[in-house]
Amino acid sequence: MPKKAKEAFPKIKKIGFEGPDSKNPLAFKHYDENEVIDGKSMKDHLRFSVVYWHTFRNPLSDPFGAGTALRPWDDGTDSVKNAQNRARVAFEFMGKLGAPYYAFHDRDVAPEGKSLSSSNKNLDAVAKVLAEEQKRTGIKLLWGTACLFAHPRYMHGAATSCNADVFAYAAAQVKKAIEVTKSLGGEGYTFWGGREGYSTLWNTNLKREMDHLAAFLHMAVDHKKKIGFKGQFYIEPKPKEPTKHQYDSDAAACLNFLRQYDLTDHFKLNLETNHATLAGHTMQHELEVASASGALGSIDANTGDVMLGWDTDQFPTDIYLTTQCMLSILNNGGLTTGGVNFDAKVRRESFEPVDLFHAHIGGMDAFARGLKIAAAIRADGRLDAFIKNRYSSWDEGIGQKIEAGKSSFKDLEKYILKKNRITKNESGRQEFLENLINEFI
Ligand code: XLS
Ligand code: NI
Ligand code: NI
Repeated sequence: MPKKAKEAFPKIKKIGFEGPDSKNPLAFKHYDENEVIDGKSMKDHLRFSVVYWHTFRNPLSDPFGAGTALRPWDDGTDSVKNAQNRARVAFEFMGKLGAPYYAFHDRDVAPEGKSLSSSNKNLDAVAKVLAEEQKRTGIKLLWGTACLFAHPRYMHGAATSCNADVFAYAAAQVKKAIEVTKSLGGEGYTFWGGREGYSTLWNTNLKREMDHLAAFLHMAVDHKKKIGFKGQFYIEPKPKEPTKHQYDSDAAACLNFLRQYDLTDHFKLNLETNHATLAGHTMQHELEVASASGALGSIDANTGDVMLGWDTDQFPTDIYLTTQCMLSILNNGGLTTGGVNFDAKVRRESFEPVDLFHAHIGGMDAFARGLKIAAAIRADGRLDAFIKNRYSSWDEGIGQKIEAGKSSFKDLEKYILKKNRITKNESGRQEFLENLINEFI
């Protein structure tokens, strides 16, 4: 029988929906999982997911100081027993929060052993508890992944390491991580290129490293087929940090890489807000680029700080941001296998367990509002109609001919020489549209 753990959050009850007038910090003001928006419950639209690494493993240290996190359930050892107990605590947290999904790296949930086989054994021992807890609570695995960046062996990267043995080790680790993900019914598996990049080009054969990364991903696809894993594979773009440059730098670079190496059919993108901004883009840009290629898979919901130039992984609270995310997602037809995965951590100063609740409740409420606002903008129809009208010259006459591929430079020259006048150049109305969006916020 699964062991009944001592409650880690005894003073906190299941977080309920109390509506916008509630002053209770431990209640949802906007996220009502059963409320139906556009024919689907909020729960099914948003598919919220808690990340194991930040929420249960981040000690809240920074480069200038030690960890501050108070986690009374943790005995401070790297034992499997402690890891198993922590897993039960994680499910108590997620259950009380009402998050339907979670995500993890292999090394978040179980300690790295002295050899790969002992690491695998540790992982199996903790995965057993994860399976029991999933069954007990109904919480599901959004995606699994392997940590190919923390251990010193990966100092030069994993699939892009200059050392073939490291590539082999990484492959074996990913093989196991995919198998564990499959055994837990994971709906996806993510590849984030932790150190797949370079610190200096003076020591780097960029072409060879990219070829190796592609070979690695092809082997992963082959193994997925071999074991019958049906989950979605994702690539998570990030431009830098920890390396100076990562090969999967943004959505466009990932899509180009996937196309170049004939991998497009097997991967979608898992986009993260703070990675988008590190790349000099908005999240909305990344979502639209992915969506345009049919590759919008999942999102790592967080935010950076405009004053800080690194991946601060803060919880998203900005309603404009969540509105933009949800508008792109709804226009894309929603998330299917993906989810709104909070790849976010509380601040170093927010060291108490209750802060984990405040953070997630805030993020969930912000996304619930974003969803409602985005749905209202769509139902209103003015934004959509504006865009449609803006391109109306393509719906008839010469525009229609060009889009149908039935035109040439010669035709166009003839057309414009005859017409000699450009019609339909109208204002972009940016300010008008910004005001329109504000009507809904
Ligand atoms: C790091 C990434 C990482 C991935 C999973 O910046 O966001 O957390 O999501 O490996
Ligand atoms: Ni992430
Ligand atoms: Ni990140």
